[in-house]
Amino acid sequence: MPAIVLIGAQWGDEGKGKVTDMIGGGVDYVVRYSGGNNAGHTVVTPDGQKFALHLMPSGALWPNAAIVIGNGVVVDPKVLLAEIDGLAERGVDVSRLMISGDAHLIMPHHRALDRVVERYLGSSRIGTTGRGIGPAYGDKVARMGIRVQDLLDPGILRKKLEIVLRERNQVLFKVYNRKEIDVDAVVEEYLTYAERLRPYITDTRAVLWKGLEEGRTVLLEGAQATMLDMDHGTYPFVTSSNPTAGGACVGAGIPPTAINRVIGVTKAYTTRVGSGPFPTELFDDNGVHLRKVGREYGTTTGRERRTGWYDAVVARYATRLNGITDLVVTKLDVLSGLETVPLCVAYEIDGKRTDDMPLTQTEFHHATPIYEELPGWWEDISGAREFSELPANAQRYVERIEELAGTRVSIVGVGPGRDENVVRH
Ligand code: 2SA
Ligand code: GDP
Ligand code: MG
Repeated sequence: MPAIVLIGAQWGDEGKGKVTDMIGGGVDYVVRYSGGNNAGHTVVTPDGQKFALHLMPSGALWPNAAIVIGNGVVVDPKVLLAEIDGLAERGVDVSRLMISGDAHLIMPHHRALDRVVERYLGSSRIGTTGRGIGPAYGDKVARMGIRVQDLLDPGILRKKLEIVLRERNQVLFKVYNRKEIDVDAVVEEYLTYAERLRPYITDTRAVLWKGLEEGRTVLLEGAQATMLDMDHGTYPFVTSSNPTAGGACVGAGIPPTAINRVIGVTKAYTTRVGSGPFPTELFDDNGVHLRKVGREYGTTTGRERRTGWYDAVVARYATRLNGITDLVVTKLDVLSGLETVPLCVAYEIDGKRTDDMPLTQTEFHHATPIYEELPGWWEDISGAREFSELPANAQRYVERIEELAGTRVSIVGVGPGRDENVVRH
């Protein structure tokens, strides 16, 4: 029963979409298990077409795999339908989509609250994508959420909306001085989505169990990343779900024993979008260089990503936390042309060296990186397909990443295209 989990090992945008697409041709199901349309997964197909996927799993671009939106995802139906239509227009067969009836819906009051709370937080804001993700998960946990299956029962949909909107309109929106949201208008809008989504709604966990029992391969595609995990990331500067490997079982409804491989995707340097601590962040020309050469702008919001050197403390943490069996190091090509490449091997916190993630958020905020300077390389490496074709210093850099993480590097990305990789294992 092979299930593979693919997760981000840093703060997101490591190239998960590309790697999912790369292996999507060999799997039977590709499943999103957490997050929502805050995600932006970029795929460049061999014919040069670029796709930015937000809710649809990145395996959608292969014709073979069934594509599944699991119970752990929060679904904005308007965005999903636009994505379905956009993909269909570009010739993608979307009839293979299945959506869990237990996934929660992002409602207009979630989007409104996301924006208004960020404004209220001012300089302490999280830097969310503004897509309503946090408030939707908040309602789920508070047992006030509205699920995809509620679209199939107009009476329940209205009743649940009346309860939640009474509270929002009379309490929260009054506090935030925001205009009320009308139940009738939302019910009417969402029932139009219901008609279109109905054919896709199913018990996805039962579909996956059956697939696993028949020996089929399931790829669980993570969104966001380890350091944005609600429990294990840099709380409160995190997303409101569990993108880590453990979250895959919960968010897809499959048993932990089904998983036999965990692929961790990491960039050869680091980026972060939104607020929160980032020890290796660069504020100098090197940071600008990485942003420019790596084209580091949000796939969903277009925001500039913060940039910094590779952080092996984060990688080791992610490896142990997720049980990473294979690391994929993407964007090594972006590092070509540097005299030396600094790699953070530990932190110094209040005068003391630590090789592991510190206990408290305050310590992490105060962590300054201890760098090892590795010699750089000048060659354009985008044409390399064998490890031996990489310059010796680039090989050394990858091997050092491997040593420090404590797991093997199986694939090295040398360009955005599906085929632009060095595959080692
Ligand atoms: P949210 O909207 O509640 O999930 O925001 C909470 C934090 O999670 C971060 N986050 C992300 N970080 C990197 N990439 C994401 N997806 C987009 C992309 C981001 C974009 O692919 O580029 O376009 O801006 C993503 N989604 C959420 C977010 O920045 C907050 O720090
Ligand atoms: P995701 O959220 O993890 O799927 O990553 P994003 O799609 O948000 O951002 C990763 C970006 O890097 C995308 O523009 C990809 O096309 C690009 N990319 C992925 N792998 C490589 C690589 O090895 N080299 C280069 N130059 N770009 C890459
Ligand atoms: Mg992204």
